[in-house]
Amino acid sequence: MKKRSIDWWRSATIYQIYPKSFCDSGSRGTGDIQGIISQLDYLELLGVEALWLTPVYSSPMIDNGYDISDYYNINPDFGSMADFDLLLAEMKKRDIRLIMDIVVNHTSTEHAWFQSALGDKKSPYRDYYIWKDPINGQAPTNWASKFGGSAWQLDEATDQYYLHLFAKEQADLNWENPQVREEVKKIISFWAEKGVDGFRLDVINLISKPAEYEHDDIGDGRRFYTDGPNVHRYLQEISKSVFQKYGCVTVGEMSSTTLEHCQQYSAKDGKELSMVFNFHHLKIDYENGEKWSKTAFNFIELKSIFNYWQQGLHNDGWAALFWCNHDQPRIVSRLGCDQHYRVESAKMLASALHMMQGTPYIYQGEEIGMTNPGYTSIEQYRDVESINNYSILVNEKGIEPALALDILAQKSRDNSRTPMQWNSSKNAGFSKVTPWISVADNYLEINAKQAVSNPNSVFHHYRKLISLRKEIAVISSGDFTDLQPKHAQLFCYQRKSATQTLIAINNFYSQVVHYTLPESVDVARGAYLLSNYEDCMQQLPTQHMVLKAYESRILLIEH
Ligand code: TEU
Repeated sequence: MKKRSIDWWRSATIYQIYPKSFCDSGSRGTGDIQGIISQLDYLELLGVEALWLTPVYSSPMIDNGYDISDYYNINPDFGSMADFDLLLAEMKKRDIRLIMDIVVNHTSTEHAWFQSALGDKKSPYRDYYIWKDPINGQAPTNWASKFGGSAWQLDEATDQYYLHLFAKEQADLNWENPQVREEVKKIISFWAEKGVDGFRLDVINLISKPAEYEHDDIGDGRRFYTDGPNVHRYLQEISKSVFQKYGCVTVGEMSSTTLEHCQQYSAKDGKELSMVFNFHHLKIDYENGEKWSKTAFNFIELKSIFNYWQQGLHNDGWAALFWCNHDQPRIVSRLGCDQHYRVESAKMLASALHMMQGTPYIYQGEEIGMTNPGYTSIEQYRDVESINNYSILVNEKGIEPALALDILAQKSRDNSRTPMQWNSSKNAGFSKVTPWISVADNYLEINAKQAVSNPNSVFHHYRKLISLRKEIAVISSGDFTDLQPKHAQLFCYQRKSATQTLIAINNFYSQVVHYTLPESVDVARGAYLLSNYEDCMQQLPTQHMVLKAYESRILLIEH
């Protein structure tokens, strides 16, 4: 294997796999580890340096593996530990790193710790979780679960409530208990010892709960436990004893966080994490902050969020860049045009993201421009959050079922969980049998086999972006300036270092737009690196340009 620098991830691109929907090597209708192994050549061709695998540990799968019942074993639905070891070995052969998902804000209620704690105040594991007495016969606070309803569930045998910020089958761990922290170190060390290269830490900024549990008069309780009082101390502790010891790359998933906290989580001194995911740029289509609404996205807001985070983390932290993951609708359906300009808009969105500073993540299927499936019936949905919220919309808010389904079709996490579209054979080549969740109808046209064989596909555009990041230093090092923050159609930004200037010009809409670059940009010395329209690449760059529907141009100027 090639020797890599300690911060290899600063010029790398990482690929996210949601194993349940990636590739079924058997006949179960759900993806598995052998399925992933069978597609490693495809991922090597794409050129990604690392894979992030969402949880494959033992789990009752209420939340598709984010409810872990045993951190030291593989869920038999995905395969065995021997399959896992083989995956790691096959990845090493191809020089691809492995990042495991670690979910330690909560465990499954089927975990042995919780099973011992439930109904028994004297259990040695009782204090691994968070228990509170009822207040006036009610839950101790009004905090809401992120999946709808209360964040508290009553344990009738002991007449105490336990906290669950997610599903009631996901009980929050009590990080104030040093034994819990020791367990976490043990778990992560176990996987690091196996040769895993890094970790993605699920909702890691929610681990530190406040000393007092207060009623929230103005919100759902998140302000009390988000980026909580001891979170940096706990991360430093884990980092020192595990991440730094093993030289792991780490990415923290930060829910409703702030820039100031993220600067500290991902500071260059490496005392906490390598980089951070935040979600502010994906709330631009939430009406007044409400996810379960149907509304157009706010483009000016999107640019201002990117600008704020790009400038705020430059020199002072490191961003994980992403449009898609297993919790988000498909970006080409969300911000692009999946009907008339699917290929053009998927490429433009990719360029707009990948030319920023940070480490880009590609979510399975994004690289071939997969779309939302357009489900029309509640029976097609599988996700606990979608099913809960459908019921809240219809039964509690009195919204017409047709509108509720429309909202789900735009917002559901299942939009990204449809089976990976490998080829035009039955079930999109994902499985020999009917998959656990329906394949999108468009797989005959949109699939990996077709994309690999067509040099103009979205896939080859992503390949190019991945290789540009490795070759052109300013992409990972340069500063960031939005050249047109108020422009209603263009996201046009500059990245600058001592030796290079890179300009990314992206038309986010189908209308043609005329644009003149600022005088300060020395176009005569520049060359186009990439576009999603071929004729652009045959031209010499000029100050004035006419951009077609969803056109994107990347221009490099050597000083
Ligand atoms: O997600 C955390 C999280 O809060 C969201 O991304 C959430 O799914 C979204 O805001 C709902 O609108 C992580 C995992 O990525 C997700 O799949 C898990 O369900 C969740 O944690 C609980 O472990």
